Amino acid sequence: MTRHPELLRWVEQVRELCQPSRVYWCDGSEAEYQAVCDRMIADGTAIRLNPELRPNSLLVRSDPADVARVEGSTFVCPSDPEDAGPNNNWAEPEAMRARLRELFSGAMAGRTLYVIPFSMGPVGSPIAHIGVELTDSPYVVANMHTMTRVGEAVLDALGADGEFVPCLHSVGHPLREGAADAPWPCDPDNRHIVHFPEQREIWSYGSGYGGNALLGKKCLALRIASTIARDRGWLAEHMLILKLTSPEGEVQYIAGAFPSACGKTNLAMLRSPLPGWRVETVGDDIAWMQFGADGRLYAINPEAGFFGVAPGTSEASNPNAMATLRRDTIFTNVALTPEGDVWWEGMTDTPPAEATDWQGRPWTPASGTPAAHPNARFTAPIHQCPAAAPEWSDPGGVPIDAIIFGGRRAETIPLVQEARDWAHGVFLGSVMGSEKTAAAAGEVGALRRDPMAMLPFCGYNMADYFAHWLRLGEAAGRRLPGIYHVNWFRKDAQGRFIWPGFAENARVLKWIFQRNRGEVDAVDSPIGRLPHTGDIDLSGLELDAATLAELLEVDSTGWRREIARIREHYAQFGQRLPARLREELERLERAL
Ligand code: SAT
Ligand code: MN
Repeated sequence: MTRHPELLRWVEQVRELCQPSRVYWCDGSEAEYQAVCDRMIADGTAIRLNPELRPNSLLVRSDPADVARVEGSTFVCPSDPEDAGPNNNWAEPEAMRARLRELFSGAMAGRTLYVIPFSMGPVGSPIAHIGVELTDSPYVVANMHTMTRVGEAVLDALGADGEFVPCLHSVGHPLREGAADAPWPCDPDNRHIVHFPEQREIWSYGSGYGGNALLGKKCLALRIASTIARDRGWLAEHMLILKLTSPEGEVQYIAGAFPSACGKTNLAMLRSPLPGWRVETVGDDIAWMQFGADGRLYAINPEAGFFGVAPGTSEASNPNAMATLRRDTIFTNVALTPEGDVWWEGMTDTPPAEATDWQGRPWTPASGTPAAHPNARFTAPIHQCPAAAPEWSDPGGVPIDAIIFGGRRAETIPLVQEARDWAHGVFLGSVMGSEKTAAAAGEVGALRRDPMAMLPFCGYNMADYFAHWLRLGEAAGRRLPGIYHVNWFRKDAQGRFIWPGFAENARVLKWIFQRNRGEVDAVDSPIGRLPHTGDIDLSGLELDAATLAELLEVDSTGWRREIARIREHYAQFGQRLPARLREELERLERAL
């Protein structure tokens, strides 16, 4: 139990507002995990998978109206709308609080209010932060067990006056006396995912899915943490962290920002086709980074699990993920096989002859609809990943040698380019574009600017965020990581991917590693430094030099079109955009 009066007071206030039938304090134990799983099975929310095929694992089907993050219903509410910026939906904080009180009033009737004390990052790490999620969803409890560190140790670390981020969540589906529950209760018409950055509070109503409901992830570890990081001089980023070891045993750590569903998990777990080169996983989604006394940038993964996209994951594309999912996993919105195992598009070359689709309907390959939802997910613990780096939970973090930005771009953007310096790297991150994926509701494929992959996750004005990045690089005595931009997703005229991607991306990681060590030269170009084509190791790969040259060429026509779009993107920030970035854009235009 806690001795924290403020926490006790808040739980009591929420109990009065939401009217749950009982309050339960989570201890993070294995027995508790099993109890919430059993609860979900009894409620019809979850199905236990065949224990011989998939031990200790569940399949959960969400409401078809509640399948992804909802950016249109996500709000950031500082007192001044300028602080939210054009990148966030702002609402007047007092009006929003009144609306939330209305929505939450009686919202948990007939349900258990679970109190989940959790740590983002190893308990007690100087970079870690504590949150407490109050939720009426057993699904959230089970997922938080895997994704974060839950329990007594967190309350001990919090003590009587420690700092925590209050995270209130309700599925928004009160249970009236005698009424039957829905298998996936939610209130899709009234979803509100709301952040108060000045008070560091999160209120989420109406959705049970992913980042809308597991509030430690995007809400705390990115939207709220980005504002804490701005105030305290560190970085909270939408980045994977990987460890790259050369055949000589030299190690570098690389952080990489890619939008949701653009292959962060695959990159963080890849099995290198290059003899002697090894990738190990520190994290696949979020990095918290602080400069150490030695001037280096240290990163921790604040999470303890993967909430990864299932479709497309296979023994061929990501064998380490497949091994991670062999047991103790919660699958959401995948298909169920007659044997009681899971399946999704791309998992095997041959689909099962019959299955039950993500909505519980009979399915065959002739059905003409996907068996798994495109944003179907697995929740699995990092420690089960065969590629997990031993230091994945090191409280001090790992020193970052390189930062990679990358989007999904069919045209123009080369396979890899290196920033001339930190400010140029910030420029490259600030103009990142990517075609939209199923990770958020909306049109798939449309190109949007997603600076540093943080568009949906930066909790304050993005112009100020760029300024914060620039400032961090200006302080004296820092050993700044190199910054790179990559694009695995170039397509030919027939719409086929030109670069094989997946594990073959190790070839680009090798070049980055060698650049960091000064072992290879690069070519100066108007858009940044590019590899000599001979320096990208193509051994064992069927890709001719001409294709590689195409992937690395400076497409002036494409870039001129790109500049026009960047100018439009920058215009939304008005005078708040750092002058340095405008200068970088002008320099690029002149150079072309
Ligand atoms: O639903 S999540 O926000 O956790 C996944 C993602 O969009 O990256
Ligand atoms: Mn993500």
